[in-house]
Amino acid sequence: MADKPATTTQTGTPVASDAHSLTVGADGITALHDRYLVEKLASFNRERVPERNPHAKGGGAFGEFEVTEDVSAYTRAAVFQPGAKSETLLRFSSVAGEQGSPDTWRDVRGFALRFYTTEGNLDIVGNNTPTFFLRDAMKFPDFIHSQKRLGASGLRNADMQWDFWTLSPETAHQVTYVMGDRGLSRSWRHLNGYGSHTYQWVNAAGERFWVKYHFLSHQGVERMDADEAERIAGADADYYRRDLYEAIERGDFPKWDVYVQVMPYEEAKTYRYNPFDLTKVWPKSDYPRIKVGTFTLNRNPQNFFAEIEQAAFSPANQVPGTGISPDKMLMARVFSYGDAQRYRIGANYNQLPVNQPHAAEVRNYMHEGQMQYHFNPAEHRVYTPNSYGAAGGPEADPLLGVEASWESDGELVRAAYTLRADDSDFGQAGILYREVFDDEQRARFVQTLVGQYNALTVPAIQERFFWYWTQVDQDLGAQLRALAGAPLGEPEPVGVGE
Ligand code: HDE
Repeated sequence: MADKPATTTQTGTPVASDAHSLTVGADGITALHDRYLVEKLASFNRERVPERNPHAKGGGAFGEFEVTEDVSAYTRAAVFQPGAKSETLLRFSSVAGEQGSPDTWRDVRGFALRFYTTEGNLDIVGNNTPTFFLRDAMKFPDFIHSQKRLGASGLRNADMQWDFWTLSPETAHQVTYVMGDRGLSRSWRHLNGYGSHTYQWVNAAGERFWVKYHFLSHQGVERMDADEAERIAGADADYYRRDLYEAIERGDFPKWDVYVQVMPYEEAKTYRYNPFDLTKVWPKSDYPRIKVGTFTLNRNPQNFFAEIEQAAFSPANQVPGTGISPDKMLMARVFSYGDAQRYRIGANYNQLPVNQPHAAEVRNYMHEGQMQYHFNPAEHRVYTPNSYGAAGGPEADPLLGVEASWESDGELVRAAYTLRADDSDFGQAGILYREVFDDEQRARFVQTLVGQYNALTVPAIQERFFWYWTQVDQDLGAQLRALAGAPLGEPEPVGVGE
């Protein structure tokens, strides 16, 4: 006992026992005024915060980013200047599974990257796919509902998943990714990350560029066989989380190279694809990737709950020289992430150490609220403008102006994006299947889809499944129908589309 520090209450008072409640005699009633018993049980009852919905299951680590090239022609952001170094945090995740779900269920993987820059935190919250299922946030809650659990039984359901996907043809590109090798990665270390959306960069001269972020794994991109993934799901639900943690513990630090595709501002107005449509990529032949630097994950969290469960990423976290774009999904995410985090971890979630800027100061007049931890000096006023000079508090800098911006006009409407010359829901999915997948990847992809089809029970959804894949590629549709032993199909199902 002598060599151990004394256990205390949450207010620092030494306690007599972590094994015995306070009772009347050894065998008598428990005293309600046993504050340590009450405090310990109350703390236990409040250990869980609402899990992320989606992206509940994940893991992550800290690291360092270094700029190795010169991209200052495109951005003035301090974090991207030649030679700049910044601390980073990367959280990987799966989308549909709850916190206890197996890492190796087929799914998109979240790739939430934070740069703790000298100008505030920059968060690029993406996935291991360069696209997403949808292009309008209004459908996002419905999409996530369809991937999770039925209302009555609380069970996951293939008919529900494919009913939504086949009635939302804009999902075809991303579903092709998910049903391909990227849906089952060897580990979190063996996948690429993407910002997915189009963002904006602004250089020192105020010139604007559209960019897409790519994070390319130094470990390579490796798949996991479906049978192995299913076996591991039963044997070790935390397989990916364990792999990352143990790799960093043994000094095997994973790295990713940071690239951007850059589109001159004006070209967005005439590009053959809608450059802000999140279901589309910009072919690298149109806009090649330009290297920026490399980040390395080299430090595990000291406490998983405090630093990973409570990490609050948001696409709203941009810095001078970067910004968002008129991508309907991205604009909605700017609101939603802070809203989700105020609900999950409270009004002052950005005061938690993992969410504070680590290389910049916070100076403003926001204060109070649940769990306020930081507060301003006494002479700091609680309002602006004020007549107390520097001691009275900070002042906004009008010279910053509105950096990341774009022209926008027209009546308020609720409508799909205006179509561009090469825009279609299935075009890039067909290119991915025919030109990017190799023969082996195509064969595995077809096998996966047959497995998905075999889980369907509703005839209309089964038929629409064939229609959906036939739009992606005629031969694929015919091959699936033959392998499933299904009769020739009906014309396009009614009610499909946005
Ligand atoms: Fe998310 N998303 N999302 N999402 N998302 C969340 O944030 C949301 C979308 C992504 O490791 C939530 O704190 C909306 C696209 C990742 O902490 C929530 C829309 C992409 C993570 C949320 C989208 C993502 C999240 C859940 C439609 C890739 C995990 C709780 C506009 C480009 C981040 C939370 C982490 C987490 C909302 C669409 C990726 C609910 C409304 C597109 C990697 O706020």
